[in-house]
Amino acid sequence: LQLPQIDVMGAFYTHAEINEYLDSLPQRYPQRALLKTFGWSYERRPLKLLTINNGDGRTNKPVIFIDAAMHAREWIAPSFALYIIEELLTKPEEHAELLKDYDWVIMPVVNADGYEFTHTDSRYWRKTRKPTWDPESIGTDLNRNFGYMWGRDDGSSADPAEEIYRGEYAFDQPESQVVRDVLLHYSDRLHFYLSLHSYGNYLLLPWGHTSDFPANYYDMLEVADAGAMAIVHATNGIYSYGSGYYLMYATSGDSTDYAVGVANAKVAMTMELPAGGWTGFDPWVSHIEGIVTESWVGVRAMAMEVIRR
Ligand code: ING
Ligand code: ZN
Repeated sequence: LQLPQIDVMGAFYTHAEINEYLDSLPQRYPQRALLKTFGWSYERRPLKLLTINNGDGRTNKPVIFIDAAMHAREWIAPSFALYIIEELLTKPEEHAELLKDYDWVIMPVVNADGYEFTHTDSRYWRKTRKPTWDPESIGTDLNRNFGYMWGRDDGSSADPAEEIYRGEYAFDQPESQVVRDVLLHYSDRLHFYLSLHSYGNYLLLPWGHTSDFPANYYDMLEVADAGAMAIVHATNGIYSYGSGYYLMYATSGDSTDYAVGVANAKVAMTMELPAGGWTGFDPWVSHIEGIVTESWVGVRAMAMEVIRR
């Protein structure tokens, strides 16, 4: 039986290669890895969701849900998602505590069409590939398309030509629908939702749409603090953390606001991984290892903090 092994730190991979790798996991780890096609992209690519557990047979554990590549050009994000998968599956003893009472649910590529387009046509594409009402403009920003405070104020754009175009209405993109469905599916036990982006070394908490703070903001801040401290101790890497509204800019219709506002997430966070290369979006392949191992120190620490509370 020839199973595709993938060196997650040795290259960036296409959507098809990532899916081939994901397809191999239930065969390699039949008790511990469950793969489901949770939906389809606009161009009919399967959006696959991997669930990792420790094989003890217990069901309905609380969930840590991680997604990546909502924005097509942010290539380090899916690479990091694959690294997390490899860590959890190949080192169950080392990560026993992370898996004892929690299931990890991971979608490595949300914006499959856009991601593929960055490999074939246009490296710095951000949005989806679904046409808009404007014949000149293709694509919607998935991270402005979620149905909580969608379109509020200046946090997104109604202009299809813009990079932060919100869509015609909330969830008019199949890819954001899929993330919504995952969030709602686990909303009774969603302890940590982590959305991986790049770049800038930020841990961004809700709300994005207002300068107010959600009720559980200070719990989330402690989780972010644990991640940032673990990283600075490990590598001297500096992460800033706080609400997206204050640290970056107003955003409306982003996925973490939806996770807390509608899907009952205890902790929701956008992690902006480090910049790389000339543009920030294209780290050298030789830097993948440093970035993902550092980021894992932070995510592990944050997961432990979530698990302990
Ligand atoms: N940045 C995020 C964006 O969607 C963000 C920043 C996300 C801010 C969520 C607030 C809340 O614009 C990138 N690089 O995509
Ligand atoms: Zn992004």
